[in-house]
Amino acid sequence: MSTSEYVPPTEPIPEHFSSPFVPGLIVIDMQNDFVTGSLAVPGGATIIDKVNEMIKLPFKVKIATRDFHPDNHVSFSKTHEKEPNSIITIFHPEDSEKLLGVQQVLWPVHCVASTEGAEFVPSLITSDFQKVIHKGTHPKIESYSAFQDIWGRGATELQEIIDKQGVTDLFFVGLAGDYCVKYTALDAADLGYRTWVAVDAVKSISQDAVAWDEMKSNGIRFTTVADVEKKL
Ligand code: VGL
Ligand code: ZN
Repeated sequence: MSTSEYVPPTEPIPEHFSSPFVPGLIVIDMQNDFVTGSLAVPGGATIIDKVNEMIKLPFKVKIATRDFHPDNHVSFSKTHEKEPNSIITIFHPEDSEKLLGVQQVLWPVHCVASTEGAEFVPSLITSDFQKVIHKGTHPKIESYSAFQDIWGRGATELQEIIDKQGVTDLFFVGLAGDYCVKYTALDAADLGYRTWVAVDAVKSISQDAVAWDEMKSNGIRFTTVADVEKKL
């Protein structure tokens, strides 16, 4: 992990696209546990104002996500009686024979459904969200992306909601840049949306550049809150 934070170069949002421009906002996991709680992301509190600035802009759709786990979730180190940050191989509960295992990072208990830690941070503007997507709700299935679980199954209603509104461009803000923001943005790009990450409204658990590089090499574009403000 580097000591100084790496922020990638951004590109201006073009004045005119050849296709229509219908922007949607996805606010990822701005929850107490990721800001001040058990899985606090370094600098998480410093992006709240930027995230709120984005929420105030006239996006066609505004959707938030919440990590929302049962207290015996497969991603918790406690569930396996191991230390946080250890890595184990897990299998799909219904299909362990046919599917290869995946590497699962084990986290401290976080964002347990109906606890304070799973609530949005108190200063977040939540009145504009058309929908809040909950993920990681099945005890044995991990989800980082708001579109689908880590097995590429269990699609959520997210794609249907944004397609109904004709969204062409998805803008991402929130936590954590190297997990839920990254995996949701990668799926968005894969599904064919022009995908933007507002780099000054995102913080990562680890500060290295790997998450940014991976997003960039998958066609994700980087922008800033001020640039989005100009465009919208
Ligand atoms: C997240 C780790 C575990 C995230 C969720 O929201 O990025 N990270 N669960
Ligand atoms: Zn989680």
